[in-house]
Amino acid sequence: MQDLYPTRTMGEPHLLARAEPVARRAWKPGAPLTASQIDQFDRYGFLVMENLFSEDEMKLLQAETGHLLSDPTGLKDETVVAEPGSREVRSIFEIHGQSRLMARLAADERLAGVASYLLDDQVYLHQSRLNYKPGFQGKEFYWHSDFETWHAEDGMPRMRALSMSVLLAENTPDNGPLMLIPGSQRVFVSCIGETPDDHYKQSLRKQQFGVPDEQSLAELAHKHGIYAPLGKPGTVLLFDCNTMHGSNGNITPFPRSNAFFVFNAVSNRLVAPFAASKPRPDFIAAREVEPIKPVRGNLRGEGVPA
Ligand code: 6CS
Ligand code: FE
Repeated sequence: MQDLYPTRTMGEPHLLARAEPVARRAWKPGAPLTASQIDQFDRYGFLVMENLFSEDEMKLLQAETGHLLSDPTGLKDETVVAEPGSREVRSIFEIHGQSRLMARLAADERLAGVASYLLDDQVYLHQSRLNYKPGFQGKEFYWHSDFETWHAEDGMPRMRALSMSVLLAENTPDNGPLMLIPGSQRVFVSCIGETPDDHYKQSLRKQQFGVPDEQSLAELAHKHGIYAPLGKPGTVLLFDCNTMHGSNGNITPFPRSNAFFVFNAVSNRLVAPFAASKPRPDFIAAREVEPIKPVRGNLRGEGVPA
């Protein structure tokens, strides 16, 4: 398959133009977003949707998140990733396969239904994770494009995926909120440096390969600025697979936890990695494609087909 986004194969970084649309469907009556929301996503590469879930639904999700953190015994070992240099839990991966409630959340029409509309295809979960960004110990996520990693290490062919971060705790200016570069989704920053074997064992704690060079980052930040959406629990931050983003460490006592779901278009299923010796494990990059049938209703129930 032709590699439209070569990365980690050249001696110096390159800025390549995106070869495909961001929002793949225009607004029409019955769309799950307004025309302005679709335009915002297309133009800036992200969209903030406030109050998508009720306080009562958030209490349910926060209780489940606390339970998963306090009693990880029922979780698959490899899915629990610690912060660099500590035993504090940084993330729990494949939460949709280890928690019924998280699977229900991912399938909700407010998430999967919106993703399917914007990607103009049925969607499946490429990856899910609970990010805890614990107080005092939560370390940074350096600048990166998720797609660069998913293309190089997972074999994701095209930019036809998006992420949704459901805020489980208040994102304030102080506790390491996600920072994004608006408009960066239209430029592919190819990275230098060959992917080490089993890179994920290191990168999920602190990523050092597939990291954009400072000159490219500076150019994007000077041109487009940096934006850190804030919000209370129940806010959902939706962003394109190629929008440049990162977050600072959290030295406040207040955790910055979120539930993170990556929806990939069924037509964009993974092939062989474009720049790695072997694919990453399924708990990070699903190779079984199970199209999601979005459901409607309060998260306390199973929901009905949307
Ligand atoms: O490597 C990955 O798939 C994960 N790493 C980061 C920093 N963001 C995307 C994804 O969760
Ligand atoms: Fe990321």
